[in-house]
Amino acid sequence: MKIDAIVLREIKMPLVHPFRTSFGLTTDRRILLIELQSEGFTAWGECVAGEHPFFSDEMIDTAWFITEHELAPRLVGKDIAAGRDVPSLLLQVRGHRMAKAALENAVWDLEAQVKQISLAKLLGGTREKIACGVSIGMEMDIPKQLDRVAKEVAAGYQRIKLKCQPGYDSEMFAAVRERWPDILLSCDANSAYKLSDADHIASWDQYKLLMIEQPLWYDDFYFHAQLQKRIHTAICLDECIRNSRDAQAALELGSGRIINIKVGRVGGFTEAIAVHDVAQKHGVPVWCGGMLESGVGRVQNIALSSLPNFSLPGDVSASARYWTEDIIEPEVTVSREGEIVVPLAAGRGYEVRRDRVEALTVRQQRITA
Ligand code: OSB
Ligand code: MG
Repeated sequence: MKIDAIVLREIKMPLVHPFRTSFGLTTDRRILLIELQSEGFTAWGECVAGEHPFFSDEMIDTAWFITEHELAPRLVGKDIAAGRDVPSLLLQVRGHRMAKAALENAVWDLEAQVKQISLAKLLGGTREKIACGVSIGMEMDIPKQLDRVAKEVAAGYQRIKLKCQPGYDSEMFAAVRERWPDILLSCDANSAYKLSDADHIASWDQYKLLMIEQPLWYDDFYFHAQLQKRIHTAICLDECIRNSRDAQAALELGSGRIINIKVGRVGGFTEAIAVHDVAQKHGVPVWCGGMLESGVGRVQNIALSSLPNFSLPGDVSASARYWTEDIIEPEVTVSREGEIVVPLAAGRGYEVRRDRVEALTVRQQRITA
């Protein structure tokens, strides 16, 4: 698979509903898309870096810079046999995992097309359908929050995740739990608490949460292990898991009992599969996280979620929850049972709408050998 050209594109897409987390509010996404051109095939990748370096130290502009000047030049003109071969080509560059993932995942998309198998099968997927949950931003108002939850429960989603932060937590959890005593419920603090909040966090055991996602520092697993000893509810790790060694260290330390895998956060499908495998070896379930992706990243998350140890509902949900009109055809839809069907067709199983991508593009750069 000779890489003839790599096209970087920034698209701007307004969210249907603003999304508030403990690190900030997102109303418009700026998304870096990667288009690979190879011997008549076109493959796609999405960089999940945000508009600001708040979730992680990457952001769209650093990802664009590093892709243009360091990463893409290491791939263009090369003959690459498989997606799995990409990490070693990019190894000299440290960090920048979201930028690397967008390129590597585009090569996997290409490989699936060339080999005429589904991306899910190529990754080692075994599931025909994936279980879907939703992540709901903070409304900073309990009646409004309950309305948002009601809508998603009615749509059939199998798990509701509530974003929280100090001052917007217990009272909100209590209100949701009182109205829905039996739903699968979790929360995500995006690192908003400290170990000195351990007693407060332990008091959430009464809300019977499936998990508490990344309560402490984004780069920590030592203090998460201290916290996990003091609470009954499982801690789920997100931000701090950068690779499969982190997953092993965290699980051996007891920093959590569940892992959220985001393919961008760990640097691409190869490492995401390695994290999946480490967790499986430790008897720890994983689920697929989301980063408010456009259709390109979303369909790649669906393929990844078909691996066997993705045994909890993920944050991969319908296109219409994010966009008035997505950039893929068909859009991602979720059944009344809260499931997405994993496509069986060769390649990614969804078309990328070039008309839509072009209409949303605000800058573009083509890199050739
Ligand atoms: O921590 O999981 C997170 C979105 C942006 C950054 C971080 C996170 C999230 C989400 C949204 O929770 C998941 C989604 O619906 O894509
Ligand atoms: Mg999270």
